[in-house]
Amino acid sequence: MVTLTIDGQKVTVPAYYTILEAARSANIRIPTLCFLKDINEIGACRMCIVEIKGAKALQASCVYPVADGIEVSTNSPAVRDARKVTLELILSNHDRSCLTCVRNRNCELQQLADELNIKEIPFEGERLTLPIDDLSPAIVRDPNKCILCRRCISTCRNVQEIGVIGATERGFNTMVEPPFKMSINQVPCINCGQCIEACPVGALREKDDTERVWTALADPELHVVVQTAPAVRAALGEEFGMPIGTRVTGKMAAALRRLGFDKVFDTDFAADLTIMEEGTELLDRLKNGGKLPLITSCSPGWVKYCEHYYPEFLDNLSSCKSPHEMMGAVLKSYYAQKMNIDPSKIFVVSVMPCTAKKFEAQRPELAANGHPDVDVVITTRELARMIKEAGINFLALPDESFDDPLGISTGAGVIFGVTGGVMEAALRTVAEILTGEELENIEFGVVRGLEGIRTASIDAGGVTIKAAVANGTANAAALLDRIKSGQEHYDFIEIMGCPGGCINGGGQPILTAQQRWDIDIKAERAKALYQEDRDMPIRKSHENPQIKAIYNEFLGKPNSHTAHELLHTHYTE
Ligand code: HC1
Ligand code: SF4
Repeated sequence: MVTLTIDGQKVTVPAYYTILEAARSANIRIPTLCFLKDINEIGACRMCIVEIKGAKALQASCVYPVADGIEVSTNSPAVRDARKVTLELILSNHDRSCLTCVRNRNCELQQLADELNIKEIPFEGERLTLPIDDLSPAIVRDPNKCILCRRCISTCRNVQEIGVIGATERGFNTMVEPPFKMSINQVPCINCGQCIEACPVGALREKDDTERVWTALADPELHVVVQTAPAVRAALGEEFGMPIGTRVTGKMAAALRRLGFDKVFDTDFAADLTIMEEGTELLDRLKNGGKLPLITSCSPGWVKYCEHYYPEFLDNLSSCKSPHEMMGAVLKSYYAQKMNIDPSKIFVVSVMPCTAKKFEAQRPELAANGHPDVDVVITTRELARMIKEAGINFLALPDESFDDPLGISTGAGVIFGVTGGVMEAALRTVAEILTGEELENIEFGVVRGLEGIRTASIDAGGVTIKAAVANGTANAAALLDRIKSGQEHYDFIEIMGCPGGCINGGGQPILTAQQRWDIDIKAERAKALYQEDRDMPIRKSHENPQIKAIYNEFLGKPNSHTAHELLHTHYTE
């Protein structure tokens, strides 16, 4: 431990701390901009400078190590002046159209300008008007708003270990972009949106599809239905000021009804359906010597990653479509028949915590009978925007439930939204099928948690299932490399493209660097889903009465011919 003085206060901290960490431990706030804890600690923007007694220059506190006896001032006139000039320079060539920016009132640059009391910008910055890259179905990049903090670069390269964006050119011409001036749509980006979550300003954002939804809602010819992913309910409330991890399932259903959707469904129902199909596929591959490990395919970021970076594992992917795609296919077939509605008049909107789902929905292989399974995907953030635009007082809404005939889901379905959840949901069903007995304890603690890779052996009915769970593509790569080298063998693997799973997807509410440092966001949102699971009357997919009904009335049995036609697909390089 070392003891230093910060703003006249003695602070004792571990010797490996930076001054920024030491100040935080003493509740002294130093402003930051490029800093993202454990991801981007590069001292580039110089907003976090401090004065160290005896040092020649001001130092960036996010990279400067503590030392015994040093005296630090975080708020001297020299520090305040230097910070202001730095911020004024950044602002001078920033596109300052705050009022119409998607990040208005959720922008770290705007917040800093307010905190540092910037009232005018004395510099005539040379502002360029650069083209916006909006070719991707999921990610929009606006270089005019980029402040070169490199938080996106570090996230893509170090967290996801993908690295399709970097700094190009030098000096005033520096840009953050894919190589060779390519669009983000032309490089092997997996559309995970983790770079959007990292961006402090509006330089990276999702492709906004809300207008397409408004247009459909206004069309009297269309029967417009909506479904919500498991993880949306654990985060939507944050957009309305609720604490991180507040569950808003009932308010969300109520808000969707007030927006004018004809029916409000839950993707959790289709998650249950996925378990029936994928569980059967696993049992079949185990029994009949099929390709193992079976790897889940519900995360479209992961699927695209597999196609680009590990194509040798494509045959290992489950042939199941992801739950919201299954839901779309069921809505345009079973539901259409049952309700006597022309499938071409059914418009399916998916509300997802994920930007990659926008890409997934337009894949040609994800269609049945000539209709795309899902017509539009909007993110949690876009739904919040629509609710605000409609003037709905979200906080005052009553709790409402989902619509029938697909309105019942189980606790197994809801935990899909957190890493390990698909595995646990599958094990609840597969173990009961193998043993022919009811499980005493349905909570598989061994596959829970936020570590990058978790492994377990589960014995059921004389069969041992070797299971592994990986979240985030860097961990997926590490696990797949171990399998490739012959070091390890598994029967069943769950992979989610985003760290933590869908709860931390690239379409979820964007939190500041400070919030990300202060709160374990993934853990809080995960708790919400595990609590929802515990509160559900039915917690195993195969016990869902509406799942039983759809097999009785329409699909026959899991992996039947009809099920294959509607609910399964195949991915290629
Ligand atoms: Fe997910 Fe899934 S869990 S992929 O993470 O399998 O997006 O929440 O909807 O489809 O059910 C996302 C979440 C989601 C699908 C399900
Ligand atoms: Fe990288 Fe994901 Fe952003 Fe694409 S969406 S640039 S893969 S972080």
